[in-house]
Amino acid sequence: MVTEKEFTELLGKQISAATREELYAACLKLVQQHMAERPLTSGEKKLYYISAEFLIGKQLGKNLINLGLYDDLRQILADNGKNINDVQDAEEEPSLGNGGLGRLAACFLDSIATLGLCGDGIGLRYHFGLFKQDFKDHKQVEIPDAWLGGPAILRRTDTTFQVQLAGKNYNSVMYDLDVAGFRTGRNTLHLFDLDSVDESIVHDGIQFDKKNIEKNLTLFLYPDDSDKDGQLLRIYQQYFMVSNAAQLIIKEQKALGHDLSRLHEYVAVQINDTHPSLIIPELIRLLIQEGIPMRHAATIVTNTCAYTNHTILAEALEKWPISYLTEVVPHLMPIIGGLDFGAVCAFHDNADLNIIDNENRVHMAKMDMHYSHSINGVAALHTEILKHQELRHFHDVYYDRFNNKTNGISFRRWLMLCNHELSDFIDELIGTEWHDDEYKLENLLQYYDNEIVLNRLVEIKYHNKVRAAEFIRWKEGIEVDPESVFCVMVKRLHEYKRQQMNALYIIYEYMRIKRGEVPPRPITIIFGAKAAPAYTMAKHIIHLILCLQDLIEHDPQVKPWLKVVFIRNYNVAKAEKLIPAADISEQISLASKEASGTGNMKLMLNGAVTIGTADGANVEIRDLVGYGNIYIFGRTSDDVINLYNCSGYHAREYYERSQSIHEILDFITGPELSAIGDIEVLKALQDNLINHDWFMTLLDLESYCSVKETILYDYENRDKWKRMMLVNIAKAGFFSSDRTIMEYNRDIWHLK
Ligand code: 26V
Repeated sequence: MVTEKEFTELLGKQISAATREELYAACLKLVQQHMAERPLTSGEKKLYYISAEFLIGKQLGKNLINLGLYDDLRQILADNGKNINDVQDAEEEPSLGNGGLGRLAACFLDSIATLGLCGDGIGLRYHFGLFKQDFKDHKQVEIPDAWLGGPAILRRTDTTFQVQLAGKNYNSVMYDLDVAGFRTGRNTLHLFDLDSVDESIVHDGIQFDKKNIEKNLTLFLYPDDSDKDGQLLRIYQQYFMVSNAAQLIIKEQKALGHDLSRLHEYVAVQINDTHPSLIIPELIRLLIQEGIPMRHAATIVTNTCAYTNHTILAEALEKWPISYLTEVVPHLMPIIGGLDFGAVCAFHDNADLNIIDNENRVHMAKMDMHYSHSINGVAALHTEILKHQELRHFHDVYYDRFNNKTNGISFRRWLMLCNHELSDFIDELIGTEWHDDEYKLENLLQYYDNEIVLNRLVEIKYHNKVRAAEFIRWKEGIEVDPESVFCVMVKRLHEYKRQQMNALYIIYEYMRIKRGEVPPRPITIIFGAKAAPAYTMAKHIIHLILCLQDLIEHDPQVKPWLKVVFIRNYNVAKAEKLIPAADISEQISLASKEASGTGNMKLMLNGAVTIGTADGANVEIRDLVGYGNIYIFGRTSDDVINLYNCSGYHAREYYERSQSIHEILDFITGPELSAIGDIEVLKALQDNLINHDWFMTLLDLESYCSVKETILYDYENRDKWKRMMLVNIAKAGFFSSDRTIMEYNRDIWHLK
């Protein structure tokens, strides 16, 4: 609760006369005051969620909602001619993540606090985060994202630890961010840094001296690791993160007087992908220092740690050469060697289980699986693939450790905050019980045949499209028509996610329009994606899409029917604007490759209908909404796995056999696009699609184009479409991260 009088006092002037920045500063103070009144969550056992990424998004709106101040403040500002959205825009978005894994960690922190569970996050304070994306000559350019420049949302603490890197000691600094739960609780995200890090060493975009650890350690998330120095830097970062984590855990537990030989009774550690895996040997090392023998320490740590796998892509399962680890963390090597020896002795007949392979590389995921009591995947299909394909050797011996925890999203951010109009309307229809129990959204189904309700859903979607169109005009200088159908594909750029398939569809549609075959109504295809700086093919795909955007924009015959918009620097704030405006949710990954996806859940919750493959959590969406409310196409994960196993996919055959595919691929290097783009890049992309196509774009292209035609046709059947919207919203309750966290706690953490 906040009154106009209180807020004006904090502001120190008339609300109507204040600037956006002054209002933001006053809101920040208000949040800090209310946050301080919230007691820190406590409990008999504490969770430490360790993650290289926390893609937390702007904090103000979420904090106001969770502290119960949002509605009052929105009204107070509106009464004085101010819009709360403008005030939120004044905040710099923390650039602490890359994609799904980092955003998941952020939703989890929100749910852990909301459920009153005692659990903190631990990560790094990257000065420039991932990078800021710009486009020049239809290509991605990377620049530092100087997000720390705005008013400070992180609190510098007095906590410092000594961390040994390559035999030299460094003193860390811990920064804290408050995490308020919805209505209850307050937890903390701890982010570690070094004072000596020097932002001025960055030049020419995001280049810097990779060897100068003292100055570069926390400059960027995922610094380029295409060379040895880059890989060493990643190890430095990872060890710095977990050494601080381990020291914090031991310090807090000692302060509570807990017996470290029973650490697992007081502490749960969740290892988010393999980036924090060195926590295992580091914790063991510290327990040995406390006088606990190695074997006993390894058992304690196994009972404390749990590992989450987020991908089956081999290149993302980290393997570090022993020589690199020996350079950075020589003091951990005897322990890692001992852990490998333990695994080898236990399973001497199966070399797949060795932590250290015969090329002297340490497999981080394998260390995690031997020395954690829980191994989980992030969607039902993904966990099955882990159990029976990718990690089957581990499943054979540790079957009771494997479990599934289907991902979830925070409905506070992804509905209440980003889509007030829909959220308020749902409150009017079914009350506010769904704020605490998201399954209650199913009560919306009683309106399945209520024309007034259904029409209002369509009207709200239209308003969101108008707002998104204004945003796109402002940010990108591009006009989009809210009457057109919005197809939204927002996610990291990766070949397995197949943005390139969408690009090929655009060519297909372009050629049809040129032939006079126009779609039922204009189509707007919206992309948002960053490509890793060293990922050449991903950058080529961005180039193709930007060239197509340009081509269509300047073609008077096609422009009225088709529009392509690639949103620059896609981030959480932009997601909050685009997702409520989506009609169609594009989830077209190669079946078996997308572990879960979480954008699919956000789009569904906001009333978009999915076109997708039977991959990741799409499968669970399909099971919830039924085949009549989703458009599934393409080969199944079993088909794809078989094709990989028998090397049975040859893209060239598709190119040669199908006239339509042939024409589409030829267009990439044809006169229209070569007049706009870099022909060498376009050729390389085309060559890759015809001769390699590792992620089988051509396999599903025709089926995608044909199902896309169906979905666009069905969009015109407004009676059918608005019911599909309703069902998607009503069935989204399962995807609340509160549900996911309850399951983690019930099966893995056991916090009370
Ligand atoms: C990160 C990077 C960073 C840049 C260099 C290339 C690269 C490759 C892999 C990764 C790790 C990405 C892990 C990740 O974000 N996985 C996603 O996790 C989500 C949450 O569980 C899940 O929904 C997505 O399906 C999965 O791709």
